[in-house]
Amino acid sequence: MQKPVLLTGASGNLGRVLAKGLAERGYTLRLTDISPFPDPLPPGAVFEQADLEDGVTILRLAEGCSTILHFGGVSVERPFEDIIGPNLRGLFHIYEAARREGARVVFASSNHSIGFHERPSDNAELLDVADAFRPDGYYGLAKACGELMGRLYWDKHGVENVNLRIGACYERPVDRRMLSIWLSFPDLQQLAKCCIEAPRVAHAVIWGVSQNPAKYWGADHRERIGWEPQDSAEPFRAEVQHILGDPISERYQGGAFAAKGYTRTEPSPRDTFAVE
Ligand code: 15L
Repeated sequence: MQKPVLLTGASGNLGRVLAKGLAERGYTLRLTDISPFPDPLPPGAVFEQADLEDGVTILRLAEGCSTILHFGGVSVERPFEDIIGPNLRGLFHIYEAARREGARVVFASSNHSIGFHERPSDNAELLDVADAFRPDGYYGLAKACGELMGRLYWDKHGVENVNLRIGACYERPVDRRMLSIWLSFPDLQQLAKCCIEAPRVAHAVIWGVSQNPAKYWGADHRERIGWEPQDSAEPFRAEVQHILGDPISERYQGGAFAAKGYTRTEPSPRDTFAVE
């Protein structure tokens, strides 16, 4: 019998999309979140309300699971003290559970781990996953730490992990930035399936983005999981290309997350050094 898959953050927007999509694809799901699950439970799924900071419960929930899809935690920019518990201590509990169970971790990282890279003027200077982290806030910082936690647990304990640097995953793009970073729901569902099914991933980092022609991001490790996104934001161009943010948001890949609380007044280091 197939081992169950544990999905954290199941009551969030992406968690709900994954719960539905993975249940349809025949997986036995254990769903968990700090908030109640708002939808009817998909067939074969169970739900338990839990706090990621409760390590004992996380260990129990992960028992016998093949994979932990970790989509829980704070999903937007917040003060440091609000982020550190769910997003760092919580992730530590996830990795400890994975180590004990010999499970694979699929971590919902984010473009905000690199959000202070400037947007490319064309598709020429695409960022690849070996480029430096440039978090654009405490949320992005925790995502970068989360990817490094995956690096540590692979190198030290052989816990396999896939880190999904998700762009913006919504029903449809809502502004010009999303023409480059949009991830469709069907592409997300297929991405999760590929992460579960791949025979071997080691420590992998993959851009969670659909097949959008207006790209920010290039090389990653998707060949390890055989994922080929199918959707594109381009059909929405006329609808959203005039929807822009303030100049700071428009300069950086992280958009409004980079602009939030920005206090720098002097010119950015791009003017003097290639990389600060
Ligand atoms: C994220 O990481 C957030 O979780 C999501 O709500 C979006 O705002 C997205 O990034 C984005 O960059 O647009």
